Amino acid sequence: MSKESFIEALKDGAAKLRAAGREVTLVHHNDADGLTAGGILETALTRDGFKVERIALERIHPPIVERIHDRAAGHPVVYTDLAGRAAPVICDLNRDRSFTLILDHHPAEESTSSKVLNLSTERFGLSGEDEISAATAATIFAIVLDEKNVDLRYLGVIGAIGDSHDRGGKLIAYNRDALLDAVEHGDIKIVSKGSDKEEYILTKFGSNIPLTPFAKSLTVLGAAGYTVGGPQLGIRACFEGPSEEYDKKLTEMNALKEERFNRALAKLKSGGLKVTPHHQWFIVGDGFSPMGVKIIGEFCMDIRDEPFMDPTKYIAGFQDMPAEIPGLGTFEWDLAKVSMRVPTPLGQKIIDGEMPGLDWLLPEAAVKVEGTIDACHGYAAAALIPHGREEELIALMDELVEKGQ
Ligand SMILES: [Mn+2]
Repeated sequence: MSKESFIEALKDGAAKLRAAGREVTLVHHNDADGLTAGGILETALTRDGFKVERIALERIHPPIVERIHDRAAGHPVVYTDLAGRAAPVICDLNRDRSFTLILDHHPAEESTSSKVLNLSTERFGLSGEDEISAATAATIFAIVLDEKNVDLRYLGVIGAIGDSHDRGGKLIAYNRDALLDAVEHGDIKIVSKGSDKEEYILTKFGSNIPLTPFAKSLTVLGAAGYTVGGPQLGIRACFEGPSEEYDKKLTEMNALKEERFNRALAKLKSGGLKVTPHHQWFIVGDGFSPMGVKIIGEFCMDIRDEPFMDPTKYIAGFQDMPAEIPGLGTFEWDLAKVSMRVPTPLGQKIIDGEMPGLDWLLPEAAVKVEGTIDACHGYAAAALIPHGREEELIALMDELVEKGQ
């Protein structure tokens, strides 16, 4: 398993995609890495003669997948920065209609259909934790399509920084290859901050733009601005540089977030926080609308160590899942997104194995209330559950904590 085998698989994927039709539905995540990966593939596929319809998603959910594949009506579908783990679900809902290519960098499940090619980097031993962003993987695919697409490498770097792949101080491995190509192309400058630390400057658009804050601002636009055109504006900024409109929307989104967070915080402090033996939880309903449902996780993270929170209890926040998905129309569901986090002291107990991690606790309980699971880690997890079953979910998790100890 290596980059060579990954490239061989991408060549096979490119050939199959070209043979499958000239119209393609491109589905991508809505954070900085997902937006850049989406922008790279949209550009590379358009240059290759495809007509591309691009759809930004917050998460994979079966009814959404079903609609995407119904609408594709046999045209090929490409997923990036999501879907790796959902490959079996996609195979089921695709019902062998569309050739489907998954270019993800998250832990992945095997495809169960010859029509669905899952080329998640993790399956080739390229770590999506810190070695390769979805955007860097997308640039490798773009270069497989045509070597001229090497001009898109800087976008791989933006995606990698958006996903914090420089946790160790600087970009490594395949992300670093993309970085060096971008430097050679004159799009990025490296500023050394000692032997193990670097900062990156985006020079592509004429002025010196610090790359880390730019990448983080893309995630704000894509996530907080999900339902108000943020992803589109973010992708445009990746190709043309931040515009006045971009800055305005970003300021607007940051202000909206602050105002809504303060409002929710005040509610929690004045009795809105419900407390059970092992949980502290609350419902914001549509209080964060029009911001996307990723925001509830950010809010839980923000408040986890506040003095009014109990440092020994799990935190759960519920936000309404809007019935309208931009680009896909309205859905019939009645769902709440639940995001869970832990106060720092409880996080330590999870690491020490004294308390169960959220990666076990939430999935165990969520399936019992007909929920579907998002990416789950020990210290952070999310799921979608039917509205009205919030209290039941919390009670189930209380029971599990008792039993699990
Ligand atoms: Mn990513």
